[in-house]
Amino acid sequence: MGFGAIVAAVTGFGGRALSRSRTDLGADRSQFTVPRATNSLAPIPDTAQPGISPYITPNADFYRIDTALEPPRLRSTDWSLRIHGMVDREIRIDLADLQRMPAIDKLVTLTCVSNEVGGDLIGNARWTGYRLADLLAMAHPHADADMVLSRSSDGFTAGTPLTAMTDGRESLLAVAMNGQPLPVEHGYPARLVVPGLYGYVSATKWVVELEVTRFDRATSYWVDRGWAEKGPIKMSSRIDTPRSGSSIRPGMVTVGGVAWAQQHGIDRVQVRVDDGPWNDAVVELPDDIDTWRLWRWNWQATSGSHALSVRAFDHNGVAQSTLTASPIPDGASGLHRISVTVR
Ligand SMILES: Nc1nc2c(c(=O)[nH]1)N[C@H]1C(S)=C(S)[C@@H](COP(=O)(O)O)O[C@H]1N2
Ligand SMILES: [Mo]
Repeated sequence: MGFGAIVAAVTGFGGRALSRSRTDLGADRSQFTVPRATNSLAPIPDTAQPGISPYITPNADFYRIDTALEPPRLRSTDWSLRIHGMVDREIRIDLADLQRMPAIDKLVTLTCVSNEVGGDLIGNARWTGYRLADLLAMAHPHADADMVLSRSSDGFTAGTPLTAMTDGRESLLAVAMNGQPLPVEHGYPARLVVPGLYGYVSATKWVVELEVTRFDRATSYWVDRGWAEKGPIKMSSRIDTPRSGSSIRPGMVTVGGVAWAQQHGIDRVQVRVDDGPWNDAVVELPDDIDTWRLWRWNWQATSGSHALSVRAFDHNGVAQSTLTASPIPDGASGLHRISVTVR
């Protein structure tokens, strides 16, 4: 079974009726203090364009992937994180402990491995949280450990390379999303955010445990179901406007969308009409290696049926793969191509 069936299941009527009878976290969430970040991000320019995804995805529009039929409901006072396994010192941290530690803001584009080329299982947010490197250092991981098996209160697990949590990329134990306490569906009160890795190997919501271990000793939820052990995000690009299958007028048309290459950064985006030459698009700021970039290109559209394709290049000059691959086992690849009718 793919991830699709699970996404559909959570939106069913049954799920909603059930959740209403459960713990109401409204009061708990409204009293939750979002920590003040010790860093300050550069102001985000307003690059809003009709039809193109906003740079920051509003919380209410952010995609969701859950194995549970309804999100776990954890009160912030009931939450704690246990770090154990191959460590010198097992520790347990609660929210009061976290509040004494420095928090940071970080922009990260989260992506699902089951996202098809051109799909919408991707979103960008400003996350506020605590560096996982600091938390893990407190437990002193053993030198021969290479994986962190994170576990949620609902039994989901993800296996993340230990280095991705301890190197300079600033992986987070996040407690806020776009300035708000995490929405319940996105992991309240705490979740993991690891730049550069698909969510199924890194982004554990309602996280309560980090077990330091080894890839040759432990496996995780989706890896047990046939997905790859390692899940670096593949560079990709998407056309948001015009919509595939739409009819548009001849003349100047803005073609635009998003492109991402987390941990490498998007350098260049190009658009092609039918089998014509590749044209350089304007790529918007910010140029952050861990977030998507918005792009647009002005097309003088001529009557007829046309195909539009997009491709991206990262800051190392590497081109997006043209090889068509389906999401399983380690993420889709290939170019996004849409059809439009001009008349
Ligand atoms: N507890 C828990 N955490 C989880 C999941 C899950 O099913 N349960 N799904 C993972 C997957 S596959 C992805 S892509 C991201 C999605 O995060 P979001 O729902 O906040 O967008 O969460 C990850 N964390
Ligand atoms: Mo995912």
